[in-house]
Amino acid sequence: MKWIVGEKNLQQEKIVDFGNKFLVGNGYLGYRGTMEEYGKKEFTACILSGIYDQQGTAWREPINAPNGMYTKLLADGEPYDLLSCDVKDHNQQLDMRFAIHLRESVLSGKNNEVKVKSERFASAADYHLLTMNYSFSFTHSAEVQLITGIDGDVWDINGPHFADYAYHKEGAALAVEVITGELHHHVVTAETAVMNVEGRQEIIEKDKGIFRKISFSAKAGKTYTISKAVVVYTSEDVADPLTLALEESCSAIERGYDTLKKEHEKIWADYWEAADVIIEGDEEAQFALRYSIYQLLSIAPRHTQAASIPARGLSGQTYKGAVFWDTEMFMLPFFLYTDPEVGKNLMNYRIKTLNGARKKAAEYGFRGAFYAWESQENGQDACSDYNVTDVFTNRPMRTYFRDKQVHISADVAYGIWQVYLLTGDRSILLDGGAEVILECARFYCSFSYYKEEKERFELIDVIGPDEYHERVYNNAYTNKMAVYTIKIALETLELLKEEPNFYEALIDKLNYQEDLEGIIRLKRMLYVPEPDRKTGLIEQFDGYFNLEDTTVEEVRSRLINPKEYWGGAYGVASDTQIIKQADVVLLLNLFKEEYSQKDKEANWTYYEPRTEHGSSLSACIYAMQACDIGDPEWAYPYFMKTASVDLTGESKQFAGTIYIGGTHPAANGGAWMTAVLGFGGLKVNEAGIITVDPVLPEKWQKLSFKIFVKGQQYKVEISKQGSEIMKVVKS
Ligand code: IFM
Repeated sequence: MKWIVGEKNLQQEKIVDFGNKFLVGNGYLGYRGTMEEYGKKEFTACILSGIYDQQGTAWREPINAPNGMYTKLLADGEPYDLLSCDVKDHNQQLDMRFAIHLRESVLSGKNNEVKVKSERFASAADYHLLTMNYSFSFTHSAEVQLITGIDGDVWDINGPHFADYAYHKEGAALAVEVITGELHHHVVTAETAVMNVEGRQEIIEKDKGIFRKISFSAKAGKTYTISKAVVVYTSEDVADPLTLALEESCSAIERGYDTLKKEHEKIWADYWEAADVIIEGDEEAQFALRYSIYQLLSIAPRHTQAASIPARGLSGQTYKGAVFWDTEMFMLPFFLYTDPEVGKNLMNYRIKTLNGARKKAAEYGFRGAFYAWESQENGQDACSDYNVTDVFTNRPMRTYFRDKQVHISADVAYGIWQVYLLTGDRSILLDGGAEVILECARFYCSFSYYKEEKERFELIDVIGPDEYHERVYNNAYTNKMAVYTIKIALETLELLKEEPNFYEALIDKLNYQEDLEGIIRLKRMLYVPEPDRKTGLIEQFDGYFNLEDTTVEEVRSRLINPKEYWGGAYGVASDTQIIKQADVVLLLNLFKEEYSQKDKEANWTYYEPRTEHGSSLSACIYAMQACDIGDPEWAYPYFMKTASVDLTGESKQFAGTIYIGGTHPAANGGAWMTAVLGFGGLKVNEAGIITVDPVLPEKWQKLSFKIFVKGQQYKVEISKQGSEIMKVVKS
């Protein structure tokens, strides 16, 4: 089975893409797949999870730590690196099995040739540690200088974020300590290095960095190796990040690269043991799915109890490093089934940020919790009212994602309830989850509008998952999810009654008694668009069917500029039935038991040709729904598109003038969901009963995976001959 992702030759035009594709990470940090000699121009970055900064009025974004892996070679005064030499050979690889980045280059200069080999990983055993082995050999003897250290001149989209720099040398370790401009966070990168040759060492402070220049006479053909231990801490982690970073980089280097690597590999073997999905009969699908899982495992927050995953993972500052509904609706299932603790962690983040959601609701004049569309560390909404820039005028365009995409609160409530259902553990509810669900339900009570002549409540002036149609009335997905939120709020209350003291205290604290009646009424009277009796179609929102009915190709042909935004006031799709991403089809997939096969098929067939898939969240939903309809061959191309999005780099790179590239963890989660819940047809009912109703693609001989349900791990094996669900007994 293939575990290596590889690219041969230097492909400078793909430098951004490969930075994403070859990312190594451990949830605390993500280190882009760039070369050791690269700097900010080549988009090198060590992205930190959950710590943000704002420069002036620019968008707040996550912080990139000073780059402790920086390493550059000179021989007889001449630089030997990818940017200056004739590149004879270059090979970049990622070993997904152990999350190790590998590089081999042969670089030719005026008088010499060098072979460089490196490997690096973001330790799974110690989340603050990045480590590397870098070796080289010259064809001719030369006076070599190896410059290695910490480059503090980092790449930022909306920076610079460091208002202050300090450089430290303590024993064998170097450190760059920076202070961020907005919240004065201290971020420290410390580095210690050890080499297999005694050289003259000089410490240089320059260009916002601190480096060691190691000079020695290199013998022709001899291999020299330097090992580096880089440790990152911030003042959000500990009171004194400097001391700890310095100490830990020294102790890591003392323990030795091989020991650190063994510990790291052991943990990755355990990750795969729980998370791998095996597809027999389709190498390409297997590889793409594994890669998707690799991406998810690399960014899973395990370093804290309450953290989430941004829409572009830890691959950069795109989308402001913010957390979207992507986490709950697209990534959470993977984690809940394969590593429930991470799943809980993701939802603890929403519990932690409840006050941010309350504030946002109040800002718009509502009660309850209205979660941020683009959530940062305290639940504040990073989404601006002008979130897209017009390509023609270069002016910010008024968009309504922040104020109208109200389904976000239902998505959050849904996620918390999923944790409860799949783990069977009430603690998520008792530890704040119940409060979130109740506050989200309260939000919909406060938001809904009573339509007198129809004697029903409606949700008006919203945006559904399809963002090309703004400010619509009664988006089917939103209304259905709001009703579901109310349903689970009532179920939560019933459950809590079994803990009377807790129940009373919570009702009192939230002053919820007065809302109960309203909630019960809303459950009964909130309008949810239903399938039309004749056609089976659900109208995406009021009036959708009256919009121009055309094709994606026709709408695309109306673009004047390829980067033009399709939605908003003047978007080419806005007045048509062309939608950005799965909307009604998503609703049908989530509530599959409630709709007939005939209606599901009618809607898939109607909406599929009208979907542009302008979001990477779309393809997996069409794939899963095709499986549910019983057509794996319809599903397959969508599955492959989802599973390979970060391998091919084929995704939208711009929304208006704004760069939106990076990795796509929602699509990665969607790939897993399609394999397991779609092709595998896995279902778990509220009582925890597991069933499979598989629809394997033609060439898949066998599909097997493991899942956790209510604390017990199971192995599921599905083949054309039959299926088996077995308890995993740990010896
Ligand atoms: O959350 C998504 C949204 O649904 C479509 N635009 C991109 C966002 C981040 O992935």
